[in-house]
Amino acid sequence: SSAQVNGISKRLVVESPNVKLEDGVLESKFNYRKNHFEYRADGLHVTPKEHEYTFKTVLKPRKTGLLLVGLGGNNGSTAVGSIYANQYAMTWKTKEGHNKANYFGSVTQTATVHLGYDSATQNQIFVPFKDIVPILSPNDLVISGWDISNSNLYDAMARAKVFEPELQEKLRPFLEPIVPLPSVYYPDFIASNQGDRANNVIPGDNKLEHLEHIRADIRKFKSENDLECVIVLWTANTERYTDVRDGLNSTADEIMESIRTNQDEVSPSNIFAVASILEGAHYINGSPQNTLVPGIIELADRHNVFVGGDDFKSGQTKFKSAFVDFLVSSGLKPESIVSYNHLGNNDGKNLSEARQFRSKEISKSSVVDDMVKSNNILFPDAKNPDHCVVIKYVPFVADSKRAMDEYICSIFMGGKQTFVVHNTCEDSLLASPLIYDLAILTELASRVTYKVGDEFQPFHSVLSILSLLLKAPVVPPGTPISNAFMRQFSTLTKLVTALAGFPSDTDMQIEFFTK
Ligand code: NAI
Ligand code: DG6
Repeated sequence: SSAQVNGISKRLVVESPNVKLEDGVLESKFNYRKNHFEYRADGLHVTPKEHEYTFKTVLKPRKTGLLLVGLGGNNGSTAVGSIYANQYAMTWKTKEGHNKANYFGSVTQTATVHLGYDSATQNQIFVPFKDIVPILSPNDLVISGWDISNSNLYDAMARAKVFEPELQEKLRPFLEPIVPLPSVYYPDFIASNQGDRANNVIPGDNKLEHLEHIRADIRKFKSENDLECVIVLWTANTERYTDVRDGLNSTADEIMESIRTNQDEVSPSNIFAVASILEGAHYINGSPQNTLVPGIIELADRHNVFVGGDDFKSGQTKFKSAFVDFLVSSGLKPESIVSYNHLGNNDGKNLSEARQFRSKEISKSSVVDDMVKSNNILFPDAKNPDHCVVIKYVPFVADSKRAMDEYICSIFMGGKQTFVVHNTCEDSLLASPLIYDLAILTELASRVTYKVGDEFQPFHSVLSILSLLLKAPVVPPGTPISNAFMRQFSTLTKLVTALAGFPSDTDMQIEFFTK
């Protein structure tokens, strides 16, 4: 693939006997060093081990459609508008000067990866993430979707108050003609204050008919746009949790039967997830509710479809997942983390009711668990710090969310260190790049198979490589959850370099400190 190295465009050519390119498929052998550990009576035994993996990656990205549930929301309208703004290289004036469209905040589009050191100059080599193996650009995505509100996307964008007026007018001819498809609305799952928005609803109360309706929408979108890959992504309102229990949704057959028998506890997002899976479309949950119940995961596995979730990790939580890792890695002990938020968009309004807030509180609170478990000197009893999450609805600030965090750590010799962080930002400008990344990485994963033994197989249906972008990653059963941002980033970048056929440098910088 091609790369930008120190501002010069260069092709990235992998010279390795472990790589083979045939008929557009890159086959790479990867030596995975994963040591074997075992606790025995006399201590922890470690045996160095290597495992040979072979990856096959179809190099050409597939023509991909992204269906957003909640298309007319702040995230939906911002995500669609930004793609047009980038496709047409739009510029607009603000009181600070001219702005131009970009994809800042999208890891796949703007992050770079440290590959090593230039052998001649010892300069560090960073290449764009997007140049290591071929991936889609957001500009390539065909987008459509559903909303319970019938506002066209120009009106939705104006309602969102995210873009500057000049940009809104430039986007008008592109967004005004887009009207979301009618959606599934069961009022018990989102806040009661959303009722007056629901004017674009699939009629009736038969859940099986709703499922068939959504399946037909997906099929039509796929055939009309001649798509090879479809991804359905929930960026609609946060729902309350559903019950998870035997007989309801703990197996694939149960969830299908619960839809057939119109059970109250089947949520709109359950309907979307099942419809996607049955249509062979991958399903991602950008909100915190527990859509991905065991029965839906089993169904995804049965149909070889990816599912991913939960809840975009966009601002306060993203920072927390890097900062707490830094504190604990420094040997400091976080004792109290208090995270206030106030926001005035429709997300804030929906979260002002207890059951929807509870879904968000759970996803925002789980993010430090792995870091606490990582250090039994600081946390000998594995007890988490006091961790409190508050969200308040303040209409005046609209989408410009305020997140205020106080971290108190125990430090050396009984001292205390307090950090106060104030983060102000349009929430949808943080979330939209994650929407693209989730879709782009899912599409990439759909082109990869691997083998450790004899048979090539796809990745697990629960796509844990999306964890970097999600607050409460859903992972395959038995997989440890990783929340620490840089660890997640490194997992992902090591995977793409492995696909490209060269293992990441060990990067000890040993050559610089040895004689
Ligand atoms: P929003 O309220 O502006 O948009 C949600 C849209 O979903 C609305 O247009 C609503 O009419 C629609 N909707 C509700 N139920 C629906 C259904 N059953 N089918 C189709 N459409 C439906 O909210 P926003 O700000 O766009 O956020 C969307 C979701 O993403 C929320 O759950 C939020 O908590 C989550 N999220 C947002 C982040 C951000 O930074 N903006 C970060 C993390 C998560
Ligand atoms: C209040 O926090 C509203 C939420 O929807 C968040 O804005 C959203 O989940 C982003 O959360 P975070 O913690 O990643 O900034």
